[in-house]
Amino acid sequence: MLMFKVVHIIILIFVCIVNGNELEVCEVFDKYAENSKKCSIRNNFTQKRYILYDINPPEGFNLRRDVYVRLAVFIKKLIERDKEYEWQLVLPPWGNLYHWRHHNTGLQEYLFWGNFFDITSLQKYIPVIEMYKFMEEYSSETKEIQLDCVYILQNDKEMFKTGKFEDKNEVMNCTNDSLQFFKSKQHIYTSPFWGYRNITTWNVKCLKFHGTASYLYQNLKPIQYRSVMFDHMEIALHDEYGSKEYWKARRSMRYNSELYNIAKNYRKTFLNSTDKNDNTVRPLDWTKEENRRNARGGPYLAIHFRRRDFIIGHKESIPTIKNAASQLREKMDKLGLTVLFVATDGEQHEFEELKSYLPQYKVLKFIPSDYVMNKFKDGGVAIIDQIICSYARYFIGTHESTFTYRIQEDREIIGFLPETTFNTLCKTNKKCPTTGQWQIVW
Ligand code: GFB
Repeated sequence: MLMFKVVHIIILIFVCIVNGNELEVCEVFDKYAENSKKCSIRNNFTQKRYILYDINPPEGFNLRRDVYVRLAVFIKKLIERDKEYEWQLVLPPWGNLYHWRHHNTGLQEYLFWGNFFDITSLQKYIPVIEMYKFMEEYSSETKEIQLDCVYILQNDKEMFKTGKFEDKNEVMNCTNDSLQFFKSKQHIYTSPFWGYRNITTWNVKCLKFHGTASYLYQNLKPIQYRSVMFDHMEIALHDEYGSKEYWKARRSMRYNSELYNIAKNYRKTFLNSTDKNDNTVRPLDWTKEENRRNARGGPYLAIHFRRRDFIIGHKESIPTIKNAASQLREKMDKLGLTVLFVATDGEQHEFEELKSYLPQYKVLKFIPSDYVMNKFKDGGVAIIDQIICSYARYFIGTHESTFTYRIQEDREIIGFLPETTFNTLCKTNKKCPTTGQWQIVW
């Protein structure tokens, strides 16, 4: 077997030297494709394979976090299934998100995951690398990065019309619409690629896709491709939403420790909340965290009060500010709490209005310092709000907001009773949406 491999490599080197170019493509048998395909000789010298991805531009921060979990579970299974290669997930830098509007923060682009998340924790679940590290490892001397294959995932419109959904993974001709964000010159495609001009590809394929993330296994073709990118990765579904594996991947998404510390100081200073008193002490290492339901939480009620686009897009469930105040008053009195923490994307005057209806309570929101704003920007401030909400004695969120879902997940991980977590504001005191409870599985 070893002899066969050595001979195989010698033949490959020979073919390519004859071709006079070490990066020349050469014919080999591809075990992942139906036919024999071409490959790059360099692929035979390294076992590292890179998976990159991007998401539909309008999608927000917290849906993007959910897409990461889909990929993480896929890659975990891939590593177990295919031990021949060193699979790595390249973390797509954050930037240009529709909701990140503050202009006083410096550029909100090319933000690495380490700004928001603890990379070591992520790496305890799957091998992830930041984009700059990928560039160091992968780029040529000219600093050019040529991706071996880019798949643009597309929904099958027919399935949505007929309502008959079945797995599909079909390469099809790309329309101008699907390539609208790409620029092409002599068959080399540039942009969007997270804004990096030195990233290109000559190989773009459009994929009519329906199925879970693992169904993309057949597209990896590791003998042919060293790097594969999936665009519109939000189209791929969870392999096992809500399972133990899902929760493991989710638990590995610990935040940057400085963000935890900022939230901790705020809780202590303004909310009289400490982990020791609140029974929320957690191990530093998420893999050591255990199933429990005895977290007490700080002596405050936290609300995620989503405004802006939700006031129009979700009018059937978003209350007026006055009505929200009345719901909060009722709940706080019942729980005997007098402090309200408000996480919101609303305007300052909306917060003031809410406060004006609740004069008998201490109503607070987190106001970032210039240092925090400049360093962590809108994404970091959003996470600080989420952390503070996740340590409250009682939480009320906004119906169908992924921002709220991530807080609920964090509270499940910390160990609160579900009835203190899965609550949302109602349109009115009487008209309430029913919400599902995605409880943690250990
Ligand atoms: O995270 P996200 O996708 O949640 O988008 P939804 C909301 C963004 O608005 C966050 C800001 O990433 C924050 O930047 N934001 C919202 C907040 N609430 C708060 C808050 O309490 N505190 C802070 N600091 N920031 C999605 C939209 O919103 O809903 C999609 O992103 C789409 O475009 C979908 O409209 C229906 O799930 O709430």
